[in-house]
Amino acid sequence: MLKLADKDAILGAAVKEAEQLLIGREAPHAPQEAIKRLYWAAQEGSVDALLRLAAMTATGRDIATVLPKAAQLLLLAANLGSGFARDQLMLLVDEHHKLQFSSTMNWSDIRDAINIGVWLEKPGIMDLRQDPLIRHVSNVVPSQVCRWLISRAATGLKPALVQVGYEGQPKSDGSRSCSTFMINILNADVIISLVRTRIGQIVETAIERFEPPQILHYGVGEEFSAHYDFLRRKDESDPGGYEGERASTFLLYLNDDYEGGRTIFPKVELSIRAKAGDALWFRNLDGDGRPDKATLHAGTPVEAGEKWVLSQWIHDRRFSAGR
Ligand SMILES: O=C(O)CCC(=O)C(=O)O
Repeated sequence: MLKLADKDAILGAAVKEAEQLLIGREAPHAPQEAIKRLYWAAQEGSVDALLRLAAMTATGRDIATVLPKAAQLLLLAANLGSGFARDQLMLLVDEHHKLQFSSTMNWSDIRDAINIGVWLEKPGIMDLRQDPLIRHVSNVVPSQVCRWLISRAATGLKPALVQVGYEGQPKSDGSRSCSTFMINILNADVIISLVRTRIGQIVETAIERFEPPQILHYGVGEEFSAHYDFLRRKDESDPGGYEGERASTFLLYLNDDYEGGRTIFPKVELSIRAKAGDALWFRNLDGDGRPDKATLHAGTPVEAGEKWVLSQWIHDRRFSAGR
């Protein structure tokens, strides 16, 4: 019989291999193969495999379909002792249910307490400008979800980098003094995945067109100076590489207890300060699909407190880089 430590090592190796297949680094990009390995490891009792599967399951086209399936996987992980799974489950539960978690809980104990309603609430969408199209979206996510995203990002902030043009690695160019938490398939959790699914539903665009999102953090004096979100091609006739564009940007404000830190569009004289859980959604391209220079925008310096924003770039086609 396998010793516990040996079993843990085998399951750990299977999950690591699955992760490499998911991102296609040091291995081919083979998501279906990765999922098979994760299911095998999950059946053998791997909490990490269950957490990964739960986060992947929560990414989809329809929250009402994906949320219960992801929550069931979280429950299995929570019953195996995962505090991370339990915390996410508690966030999905209706506050009035005051659920006391016990390790023998089964799906029927928890199913009715899951509050799908907050995720399905109709957002309010209001056009602030037609040309370029800039919209304010209210009620994207509730405050407890904003707090979760902030707490996840706070553990892994890095100096912000900028992608200049289509090619090469993003670099620090001094225009962004804020820091970022880059979300990818390996650090996403169920809540993050549900937020992306929710944004996909609001903007009526498949998640396959989403770039990995980032959470931006600004301390006092930090800013994101005026820039465009569209990618600039060095040479229009360059036949190689990616030809798509960042068609739109969705900025989800995660807190509002700070001074300064407005989002401004200087060319159209728009200055925005939104509530936590609300968003700004704007198109980066003009009516002919060309980069629209009227979308120049900035995050002005924070004067007091800290500002947190989730930034989601949405492409005009399937986007697979940066998994
Ligand atoms: O933080 C802001 O208000 C602006 C962020 C931004 O410009 C971006 O993510 O492209």
